[in-house]
Amino acid sequence: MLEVWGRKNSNQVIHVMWTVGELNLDYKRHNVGGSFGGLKNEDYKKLNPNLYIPTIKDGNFILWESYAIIRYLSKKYGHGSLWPKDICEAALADQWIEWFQETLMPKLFPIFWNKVRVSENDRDNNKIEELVKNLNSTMEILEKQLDGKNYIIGDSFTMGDIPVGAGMFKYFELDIIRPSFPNIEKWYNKLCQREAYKEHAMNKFGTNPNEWLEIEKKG
Ligand SMILES: N[C@@H](CCC(=O)N[C@@H](CS)C(=O)NCC(=O)O)C(=O)O
Repeated sequence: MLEVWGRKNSNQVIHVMWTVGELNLDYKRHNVGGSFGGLKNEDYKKLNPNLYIPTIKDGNFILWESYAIIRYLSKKYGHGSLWPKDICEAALADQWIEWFQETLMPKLFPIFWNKVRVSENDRDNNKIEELVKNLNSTMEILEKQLDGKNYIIGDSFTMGDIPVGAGMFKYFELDIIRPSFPNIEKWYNKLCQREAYKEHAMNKFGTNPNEWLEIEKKG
């Protein structure tokens, strides 16, 4: 059975768990990281020398780095579905995984951190407003990509939808001003109907560090 190490509310773990859910794999998740600890010990160091989550063990094979895990699981268990058979389609799906990591995440996550992981008294609301404004041009790229498509690269759901799609739950849950993005909203609504998305990606995260921690503790 596939083993996954990582707390439920870690963004990088969400990517992996959503992938596991889409592939219908049997798994055991070890609740480590954040307030659960369990990373800074020799046993975990043997699994992942970075002492980060997520890590997976598939048989005797150990892998860390969430995006590498998405690709590995998709190619091994979802060839022809999450991992498109066509080499160009697979490359495009991969492109959107990279795009999340390199382009969207650095713009979206500072907003999430400043709104949720910093207490109200310490928040810099002008800075948050600026960050939200700066996100819009990046969201426009996604809006354009989704024009006339069901999913990020076309008619079918692929691994390319996973990191960006997981980020959308944060985007739509955050208390921020959002312009209208009809194509993104249509796609996001479709993601919200997926069982694996509901189970692994729609994790409430609260509005401040205390609420965040309360939710994390529920596991
Ligand atoms: N590049 C790594 C980053 C992993 C990472 O930053 N993980 C964070 C959680 S999202 C972590 O392990 N933090 C320590 C902790 O949760 O205790 C990946 O994508 O897997």
